[in-house]
Order: sequence, then structure tokens, then C-alpha cells
Amino acid sequence: MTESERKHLIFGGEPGVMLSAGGVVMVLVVTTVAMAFGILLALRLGGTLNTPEVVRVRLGSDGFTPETVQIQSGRPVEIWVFRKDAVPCTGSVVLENLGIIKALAPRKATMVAFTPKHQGDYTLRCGMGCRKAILKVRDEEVVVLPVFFE
Ligand SMILES: [Cu+2]
Repeated sequence: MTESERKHLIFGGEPGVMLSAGGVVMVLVVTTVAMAFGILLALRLGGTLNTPEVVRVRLGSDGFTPETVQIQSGRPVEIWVFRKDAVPCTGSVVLENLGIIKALAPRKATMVAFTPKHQGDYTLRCGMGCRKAILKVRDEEVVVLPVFFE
């Protein structure tokens, strides 16, 4: 048996050797790319859940703007409530389900921070209870469009 015939028996010939070497490189590249995506995804998910979601609402004698906000369960949220005017109605906000009461200074934003644990609708209302906004707590991640203060 010649050297060439022996190689052919072991490796299935030269083209076969080249093909499987290319295959190995391809598998390595695919594995590396997949691992990199996995790491990035883990970082993104972890980062998203630990970073507070920031929500801005306004409260005036005309009520809350917006009146409905969707937030994510299990993620800390910072609700910045901007008090537009100095009427007594807007002097404080109450988060009924959580027993949170916050005094508001006129024409300033005050932060109400908490972590909603479960899905459900939470009521954010003025101290008197005549103006209401609904915080819809859902499991899915939401993109919150900012509300700009005038
Ligand atoms: Cu009120």
C-alpha cells in the first residue's frame, strides 16, 4: 500500500480532510457567535430587570396625564409625578394598593418608587381621590414613551 492509499483509507482522501477541517472551523465560529449572543442576552435581561423603569406623569386640576401607564412586574419603577398647579387637589398622590402617600410640591416633580410584584391594576390617585390614573402591571417588558413637562 502506498502512502497515498493509506491516507485515503484513514481520512477519506485529501478533499475529505480539507472539508472536515473547514467544518471544524465553521462549528467553532458558530459556537463562538452563539456564546457571545447568549452572554449579551443574559447581560441585557439582567440589566433590564435591575434598572428602574422611569415613568413620568403630570397631575393638575384636569387630572393625570397620561391616565393609563403600563409597567413591568418584578422590576423597580420610579414614577415622577409633576404637579402642574397649586390647587389643593394636587397636593399629594396616593398609591392605594401599596399604602404609599407622597406630598407634592407645586410645579415640581416628586418621585414615587416601588417594585410591583404581581400583575394587576394599581390606582394612583390624588389625595382627595377625585383624580385617578391606572398603573397596569404586566409581566411583559414595555417601552415607555416619555412625557415631556412643559
Ligand atoms: Cu383631587
